[in-house]
Parts: sequence; C-alpha cells; structure tokens
Amino acid sequence: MKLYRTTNGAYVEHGGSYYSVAENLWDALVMQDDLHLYLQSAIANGEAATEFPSAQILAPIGNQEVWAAGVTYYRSRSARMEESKSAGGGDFYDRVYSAERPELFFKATASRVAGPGGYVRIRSDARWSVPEPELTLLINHRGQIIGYTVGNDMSSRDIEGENPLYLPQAKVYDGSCALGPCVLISPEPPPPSTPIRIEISRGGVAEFSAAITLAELKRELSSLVEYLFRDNTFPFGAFLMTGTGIVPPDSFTLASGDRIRITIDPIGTLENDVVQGN
Ligand code: DO4
Ligand code: MG
Repeated sequence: MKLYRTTNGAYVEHGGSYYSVAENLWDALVMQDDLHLYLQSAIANGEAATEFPSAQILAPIGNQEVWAAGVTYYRSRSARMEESKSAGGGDFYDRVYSAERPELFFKATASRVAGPGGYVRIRSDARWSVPEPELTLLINHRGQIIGYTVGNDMSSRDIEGENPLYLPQAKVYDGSCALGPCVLISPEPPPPSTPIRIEISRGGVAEFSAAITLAELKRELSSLVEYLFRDNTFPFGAFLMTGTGIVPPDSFTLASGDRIRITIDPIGTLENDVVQGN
C-alpha cells in the first residue's frame, strides 16, 4: 500500500482508492509499532476519500534525516574513478566498492528536500551536475525498514571530482534532494528485477534516458541499514538512499528548466524541474 503526505493530511492508497489516515503527524506515523498493520486497519475501517485529488502531494518527510549510500553499483564506481582521476582520488572509489564497510554520507534535512512537482537545484558554483535516481528506504527508529520511496541525489560532479573531500559540498545544499511521490509500505522490498528508470527532458524534448534493475545493487539493504544505525540513533527514523546505478555520459550536465522523471514501478514516478541559483 502507498502512503502519501499531502496538504490535507496523510492518505493511504489501496486498490485505486484513497483512505484518510487519522494520525496526521508524519513523525508519529513513522514511529508506529507496526505501520503496515495500522494502515491496513485504516483501510478496513475507513471510507474511500473523494478529496484526495484536490490535495497537494508533499515530500514524505517529517523530522527524518536523509542519508545516502555511495558506490553501490559498478557504474557509479567507474564514473567516479574517471571524474576524480586527475585529483588522484580514483582509487578510493574502487576500494570502497569492494570493501566490507559501505560509503554512507549525510545527504539532507527536510528543508533541503523537494517533493513531487517541486524544484531541485543545481549549485550556483557548479558547472557539471547530474541527478542520481535511487531506491530510498524509510527506516523507523528501531532500525526496521518500513517502506520504500523514489529518491534523487542531486550531485555536482565537478566539485566532487576536484577533490573527494569536497563531497559534502557536492551533495548537500538547498534543493539537493527529492523524495516521493509516496512511500510504499511493505514488509518486502521490490524484487531485484524491478527497474529504476530516468528520463530527462529539455524544452519538452528527450535529452537522456536510462534504466537499471535493482539486481545490480551490490549491497544488501539490511547491511546498509545495519551500518547506518551502528553507533547512531535516529529518534524519528531516517531515509537511506541506496546509491545510483545510472550516470549520464560525461558530455551531459543538467540545466535550468530541465525536467527529471524517475520511476520505480511499484512506488511511482517522481517528477521535478531543475533551477540553478535562487
Ligand atoms: O562517492 C560519492 C557518492 C556516490 C553516490 O552518491 C552514489 O554512488 O550514488
Ligand atoms: Mg548517489
């Protein structure tokens, strides 16, 4: 079932109908003992809501921090080795790809996250920027994966490539992340055959498109979560982006006005327009 955060409160979608959820505080929903069961009873005891179409869908986030895993697909390893070669950083990406400990980094707070239909940003001082389409986990404060959403880990390749120590600046800034359109609340992850698709259009014309399946993700989801929660507490839970398997060719950079559509079928499509500067 799909959980939406909207301007009219939370809704759960099931079989094409939308049911209003009594608990309106997103953080309290994420902290439910068993959110799946709670939403099942909202569906069983509720009436299908007719006002859902008029609600604006918001990013599905409250006080959760957003973290991200890196170099979890071979394509990400290779693209980053190439972009940081002249800075002498290439070797680090190969090493982290095969190391037992994953790369995990802080990505965003809610104020930096765009929702469906919102704007993602290119840094004003970046010359080479890309979106990174990523399956994103919603994890409760007990470290249990409770849901799955679509994420965009916007990245400045020139800044990261100049020096790996610039990673936080390449990755964390206003509008650097998008999440949505909903959270798929499911005890099971989407199957490995699930495609992650991206389409980027410019002036209505297709500029870049690609797809990859979750089968190419090198790490177990549970292992990424275990590392994230090791010696770290998340009182409101956390989102964890699981890395990108799609990197556009080196000749491509995002521009203001581009439209990005990322689809992970059991969840939906996250669509955002791009701006640079304010
Ligand atoms: O190592 C830098 C970031 C990697 C990343 O964001 C990814 O692989 O998705
Ligand atoms: Mg990424």
